[in-house]
Amino acid sequence: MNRRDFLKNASALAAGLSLLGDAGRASTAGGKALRPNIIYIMADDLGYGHLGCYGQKEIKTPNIDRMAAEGIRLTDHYAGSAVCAPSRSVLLTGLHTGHCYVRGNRPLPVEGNVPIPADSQTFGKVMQSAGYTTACIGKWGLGYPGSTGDPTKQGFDHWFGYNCQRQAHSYYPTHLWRNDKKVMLRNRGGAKKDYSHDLLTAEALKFIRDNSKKPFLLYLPYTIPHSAFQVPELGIYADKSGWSKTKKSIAAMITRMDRDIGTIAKLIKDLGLDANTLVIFTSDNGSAGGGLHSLFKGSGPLRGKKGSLYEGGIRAPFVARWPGKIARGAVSAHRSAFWDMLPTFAELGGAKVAKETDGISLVPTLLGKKQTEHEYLYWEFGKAQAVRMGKWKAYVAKGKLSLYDLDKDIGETADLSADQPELVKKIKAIIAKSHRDTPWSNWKYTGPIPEGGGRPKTRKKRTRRKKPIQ
Ligand SMILES: [Ca+2]
Repeated sequence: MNRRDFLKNASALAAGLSLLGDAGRASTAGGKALRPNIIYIMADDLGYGHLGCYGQKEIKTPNIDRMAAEGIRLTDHYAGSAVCAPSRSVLLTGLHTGHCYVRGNRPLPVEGNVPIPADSQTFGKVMQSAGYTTACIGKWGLGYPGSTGDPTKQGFDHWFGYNCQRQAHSYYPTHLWRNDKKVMLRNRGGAKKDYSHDLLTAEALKFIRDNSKKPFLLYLPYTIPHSAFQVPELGIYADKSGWSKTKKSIAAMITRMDRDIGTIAKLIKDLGLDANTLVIFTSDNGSAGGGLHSLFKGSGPLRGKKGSLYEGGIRAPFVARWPGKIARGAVSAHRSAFWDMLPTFAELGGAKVAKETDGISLVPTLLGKKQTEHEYLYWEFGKAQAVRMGKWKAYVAKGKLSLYDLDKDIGETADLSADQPELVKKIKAIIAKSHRDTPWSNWKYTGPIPEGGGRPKTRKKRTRRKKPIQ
């Protein structure tokens, strides 16, 4: 058997094992699951270049940088997609965008987003089945309130936050949701205002305190630093000379989120949970355009940004800390992606993965052990596809494939497809077999539309008077 066949068989074996829920179980202590608490924190639109530990010079992120120094930092981790909803769909279900249900953002005439189906396998359900208490606190985006995709029906014992992605475009919304109840906020005028991010952090701290006696999983999809760039205080950036208000606000938002991650870390320590809690920090897609990208070099050395399948749209920061289990200061180039998280959590919790997943547990990488590699990673978004295979990255737009050697050319500048006809053929075959149609493409909202609608009011288009022909 040559090396390629060996790797292929190894990955097929791993995929089979994940179906049985046993992937890499031997890598846990003595074959028994370690069952740590899991806190998975995800930023929104934070790019590969926005953190100090990934090369950022202007925005201060001391707490996340400390997490990396005390734990592991992955250099080649990828989000599920280049924008919010499909990336979350991938993360929750362990299926890449060729297989998962939701493959794009789509506005509805009511508050909320297209729901994932009732029988979806989510990491919330998987961990509930293993006896974990689960919470989602933050931005959901996978089903309007009461639908099959409501987080309370998708594996979360406790839910608090924005159901609707569009409403999360303001940090001062009229309301959030706690389970099936609307929580009205003080954002309709008056002196006091509720900054949603602070409420999410307070809820997260309370959940950790209330559940510290038995294993829990906290999924914390923060909305920082997605626009609008609103923040209660500019903090250490208030007096930065030469910085625009936008630049100060973006930096202050990210530093505020970093501060709160520090507060969570301190609580874990104070509760005596440090040795039994895995904390992960990542982002749902690459740096958004606008100020995030241009003012702070949000994609770092990568090409492209949010919305693109070039590296800048999908490669994500990933740091994880678990004292005594993850080696301090570890750095790994293991190629991994959001669809690996469901089998990873399952392995840690000793849970069965009953249905299909495209993921491979990355627990061995976290623990410094031998890791089964993906033969390839696959994305599709609109009319574009991408494949990562070893050092190679293929990017396809409107049927035209370009090929980059990421070892030598991380910025995807030199298309080498003409020199690699065999590889191109192989990648085209991977793309063809990785796509399965999804009913999502034909999904239509047919429910009631409440008076006034659930959508934020949009300004009426002004009709411009035509200039007279001169
Ligand atoms: Ca996003």
